[in-house]
Amino acid sequence: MDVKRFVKILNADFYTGVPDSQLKPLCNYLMAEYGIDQKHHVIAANEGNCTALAAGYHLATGKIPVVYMQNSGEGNIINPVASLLNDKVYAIPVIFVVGWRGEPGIHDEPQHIYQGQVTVKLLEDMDIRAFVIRQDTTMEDVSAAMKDFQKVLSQGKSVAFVIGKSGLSYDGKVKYVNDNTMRREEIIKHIVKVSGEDPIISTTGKASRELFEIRETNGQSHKYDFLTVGSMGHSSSIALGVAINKPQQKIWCIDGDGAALMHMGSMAVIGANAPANLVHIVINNGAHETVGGMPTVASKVDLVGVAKACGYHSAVKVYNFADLEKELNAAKQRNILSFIEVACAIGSRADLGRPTTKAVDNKECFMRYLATQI
Ligand SMILES: Cc1ncc(C[n+]2csc(CCOP(=O)(O)OP(=O)(O)O)c2C)c(N)n1
Repeated sequence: MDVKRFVKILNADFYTGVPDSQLKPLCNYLMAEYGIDQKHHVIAANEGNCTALAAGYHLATGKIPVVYMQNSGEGNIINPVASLLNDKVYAIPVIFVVGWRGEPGIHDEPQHIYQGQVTVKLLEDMDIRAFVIRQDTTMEDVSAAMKDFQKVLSQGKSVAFVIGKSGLSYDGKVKYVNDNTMRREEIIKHIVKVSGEDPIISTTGKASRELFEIRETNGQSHKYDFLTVGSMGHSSSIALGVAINKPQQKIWCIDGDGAALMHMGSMAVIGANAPANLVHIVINNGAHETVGGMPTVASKVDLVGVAKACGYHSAVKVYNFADLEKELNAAKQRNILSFIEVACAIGSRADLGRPTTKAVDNKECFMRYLATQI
């Protein structure tokens, strides 16, 4: 259904969320209508973060907020839903809008399959009543569901609209740009060149897809790479776990700014442990490029300052390929925990593919390779 009709039915004046490709019509509509405006629309770091922010809005206004997210974010909302919103605690009503990746019967990537199977059940387990919007769902169906939901919301319980493939549409266009010149795929090519045979742990989204295709183009094995296809925000912690246990081996983490922000506490833990063999690279395009380009707050954050404050021994930001090459080589040579932020343009190849090998095969291949290192 047309997103403008959908938001009319929701009748809310505050939205907070983490963008999702399946919710692009809603995200683009909100960006066109409000941009980022703290009164009406805040893109937050993770979905739990959104839920708590929405709760604060309710406490201050008495009104009902909307939290939008991909179903991958359900794990991030469970704690604040169960121990903050739930009617056995504070009874704070929220309307969730959940993009349904991996819906049973619809082909999707491995990281979405199980999450897709349990999406509605998880909501029900959290005492959130759900209504599914599919391509053929009418405005009347949604209005009737909202009418039912009003009763539930008035009891201090939360509800969810689960959006299936093509469930929402938007006829407006929004373009996301920044002033940076380096493209992510080129940046990753440089990292691949300098890292040589060192293991790489790469983040969720197109960065991992690009890394996979670069290996294919180079005729190289995928054994060097652990692609964090799901579990957004956790690749740097995976890299920490590997680095601590392979102290003689240089380990590279390719992170995104959205992912780094999502679980930024990991930087404090990395800094405190300070593995000398870890290089943490954040490719910062100030955007959730993989799911459409909607902004993160990273263009307003001094990530190098954060890394330094967390205890990284070296932290720099680069804006061009000459400096990138220089810093990558320096990080390769020295033996201290290093952080490199790379200013990146928004965009990617239209014909970018997806990993063609199975996730479990990727893991086994990576583990066999790691086992040969000390
Ligand atoms: C918990 C969770 N929430 C949302 C998503 C959907 N998602 C996949 S990639 C992505 C954007 C990642 O942004 P960033 O790390 O900045 O990398 P970029 O796409 O810009 O390269 C999002 C929101 C997800 N996979 N997991």
